Amino acid sequence: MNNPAPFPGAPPGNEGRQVFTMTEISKERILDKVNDPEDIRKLDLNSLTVLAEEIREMIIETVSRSGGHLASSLGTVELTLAIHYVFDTPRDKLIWDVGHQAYTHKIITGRKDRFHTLRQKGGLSGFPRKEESPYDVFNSGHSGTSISAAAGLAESRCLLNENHRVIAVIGDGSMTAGMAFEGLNWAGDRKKGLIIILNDNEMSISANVGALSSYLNRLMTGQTVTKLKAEVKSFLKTIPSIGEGMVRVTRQIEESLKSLIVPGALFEELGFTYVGPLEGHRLDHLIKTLENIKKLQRPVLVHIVTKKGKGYRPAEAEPLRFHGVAPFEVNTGLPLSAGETTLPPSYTEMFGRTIAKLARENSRIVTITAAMGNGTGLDAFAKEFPERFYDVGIAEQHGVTFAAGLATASFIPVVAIYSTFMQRAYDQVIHDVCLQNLPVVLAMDRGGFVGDDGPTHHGLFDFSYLRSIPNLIVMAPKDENELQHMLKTAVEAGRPASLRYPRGRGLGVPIDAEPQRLDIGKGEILRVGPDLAIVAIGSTVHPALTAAQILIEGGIDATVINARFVKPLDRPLLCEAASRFKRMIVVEENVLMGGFGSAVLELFEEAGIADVKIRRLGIKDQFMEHATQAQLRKMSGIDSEGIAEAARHMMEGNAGPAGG
Ligand SMILES: Cc1ncc(C[n+]2csc(CCOP(=O)(O)OP(=O)(O)O)c2C)c(N)n1
Repeated sequence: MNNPAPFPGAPPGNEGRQVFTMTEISKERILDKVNDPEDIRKLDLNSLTVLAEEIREMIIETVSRSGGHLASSLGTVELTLAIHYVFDTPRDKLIWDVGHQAYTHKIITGRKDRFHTLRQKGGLSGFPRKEESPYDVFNSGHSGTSISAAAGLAESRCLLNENHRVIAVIGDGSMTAGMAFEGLNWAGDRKKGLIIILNDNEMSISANVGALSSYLNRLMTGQTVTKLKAEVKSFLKTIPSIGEGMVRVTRQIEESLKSLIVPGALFEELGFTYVGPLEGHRLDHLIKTLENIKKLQRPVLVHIVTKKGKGYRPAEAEPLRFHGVAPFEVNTGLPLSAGETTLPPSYTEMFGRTIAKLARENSRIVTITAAMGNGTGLDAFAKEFPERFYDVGIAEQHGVTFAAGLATASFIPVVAIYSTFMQRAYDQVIHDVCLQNLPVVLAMDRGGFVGDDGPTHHGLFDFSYLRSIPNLIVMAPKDENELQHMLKTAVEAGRPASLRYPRGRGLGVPIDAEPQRLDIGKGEILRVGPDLAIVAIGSTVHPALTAAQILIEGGIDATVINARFVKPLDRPLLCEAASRFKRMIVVEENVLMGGFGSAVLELFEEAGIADVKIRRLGIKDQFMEHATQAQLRKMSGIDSEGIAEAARHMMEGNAGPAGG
């Protein structure tokens, strides 16, 4: 059969594909016929356009039930179709930066039927996962990794004498990450064939910030300038005798102002061929351009312009809320949980409220976020104190050292970064903050399990990676009221201090009118019982108290201690508890290795306390998948039932191994 061209002006390379037309497939959804990219490559432009809308519907409907990264994924529907249409995936390697925009990719790479399980226990991950599909080439979740990973694949292709293509898709927000610049700097110089698609929607989670963002913006508006220039040139040429001379002069000026006039000069200077900016929702433009650049054997940067939330009015209107959205009602876009005004404040809200309160009394307090003003609860602070609030972009390393700089000049910077993203700034915390003993506060939201975002986002390592650093105070509040006291303690400590608190709502405890300074290194006894001591910290304190209630029914009467500080530990309290009860359970929502329980063991070793039976509860040496926070805590044995179970075992004389 002689296949017709898929659509007028179809890109070359389409010959020999079987083509379905709209009439052949009008009786059912096109999406029903699409299982993998091979099916996409058989479609004509009209069908692809219809498919894009069907995919949008599926994404909106699914995310309205599961929650997830809606706005970003709606913005990349056409781009994803075009990439899989043009490139020979999975032979050609496609890497998604962050990976939160890859829902279309999941749907058309064999996972359509499981898409309804998105972000649920045992279901599809919200991010690319090699374990899930051969089309997912590189796992992601944190920003800025795609260019380096793609550069690695491009090098490997040369070493192995292979000839596939490598494509990285990165957003303009993620392009502000230091790692992205490091990758560009390297890949441009290596001159290996590599395609970077810069998906520019002018948004990070909030509006994008920084000089690069302004530059990209100028590139977009620069299109008009280029057009204008062309018009002026042809007008000058029409003037006899002086016309040609003027054009020459214009050309000279152009040369000297190259960086202003050549679109994408920044990327060109870094060794990339710049293409764009392109309208990122025009399938015909995208396909044609990708077909053209696919032949190039050098680094290319394709700049496309998309709209976050494209095709769903509420998300287009509120891209920030729909970046990572909880379940909502499709018709209105309103949250399903709306109206429940009696819920306790989230830890994030409590942090935001308290830091604003403290800042009213202390003008030296400044706050810093790495593109997470909303997520960290600093939005209200930013409104009230715009000149004391800094969004540094997705630049955690810069954010921490920037804070250290401010702290050397007598400011008290409060750096609000999620636990998982603080991992990026580890050296900066050691080298720039703690080594100089500077009064920087690290406020780490999302400590512990985050739930449905999964292993790239769980904040399970911070106790371990922070407690080994000299000079640093490491604490975690048991509830939202204690959070405000810890924040005041940190701000007034006069040295580096960190506090980590969980994702989600507080416990609904009474809130003291004013934050109070705590004694640094002092825990508290919450309950006294003669049989054993349960020492908990942060989010595990409340479950430990509930466990004690459960145990009472079985005749076991436990003491419960809220340690408050991982560092400095309350040495007298813990040593006294060990000597008195001889049985101790230490529980934390952190990896066991090097965590709070390890700190307690080290303390007893140092203090020469050997006659105490200890069981540590926490996260074993493995990455934890996505599920709800409650499911994950249960699976790890750190919920109230798990703690009670461990206590029963201990009382029966069987302490068991560390872990849940
Ligand atoms: C290192 C790191 N810091 C912060 C985040 C949180 N985060 C997730 S997506 C995002 C914005 C990304 O913006 P962009 O790359 O432009 O993608 P868009 O959502 O606009 O499509 C941020 C800040 C992250 N994933 N990784």
